[in-house]
Amino acid sequence: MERTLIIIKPDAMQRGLAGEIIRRFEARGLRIVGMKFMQISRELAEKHYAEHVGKDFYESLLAYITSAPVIVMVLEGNEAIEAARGTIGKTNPIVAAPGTIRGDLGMETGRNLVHGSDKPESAEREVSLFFAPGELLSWQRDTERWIFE
Ligand code: D4T
Repeated sequence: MERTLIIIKPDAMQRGLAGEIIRRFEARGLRIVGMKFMQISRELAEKHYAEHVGKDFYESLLAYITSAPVIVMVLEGNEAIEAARGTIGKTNPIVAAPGTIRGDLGMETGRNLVHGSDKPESAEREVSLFFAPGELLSWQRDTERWIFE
C-alpha cells in the first residue's frame, strides 16, 4: 500500500472547505492514517517547498502556505499518490477538470486549496517532515474488500 501527504491549504481552511475536501478523499476510498491541525512555520515551509527555491512565485508561495492553519493528512491505498492527485486536479484550477477539487472549487494557482505528493520519493520525504512514525496508525476498515480487490 502506498502513502501520500495531503495538505488542506490556508485558503481552503479560511473558506470552510476542509470537510468537503476530506469527504472527497474518503469517498474515493483512500484510508486516513494520520491527521493534524497546525500552522506551518517558515522553516517547515522552506523544507517542504525546497524544490521551488529561486522561482518567481517562491516567496508568495511561502507567505500563502504559512498564512493560516492547515490540516495535514497521510492517506493510504493502492496507488494512493496518483489517486489523490487525480482527485485534486491540475495545479492551475482554471484548467483542472470539473469533478476535481481544484476544478470545482478553485480559481487561481496561488490559491489552489490542496497539496498532494507527486511521486513516491516526495511522499516519503513529505510524510516524514510532517509526522513522527508514532503519529501514523495502521488500521483496516471493515469496507476494505469493497474498495480494494
Ligand atoms: P502542490 O505542490 O501544492 O500540490 O502543487 P502541485 O504539485 O500541483 O504544483 P507544483 O509542485 O508545480 O507547485 C507547487 C505550488 O506552487 C504554486 N505555484 C506553482 C504558483 O504559485 N505559481 C506557479 O506558477 C506554479 C507552477 C502552486 C503550487
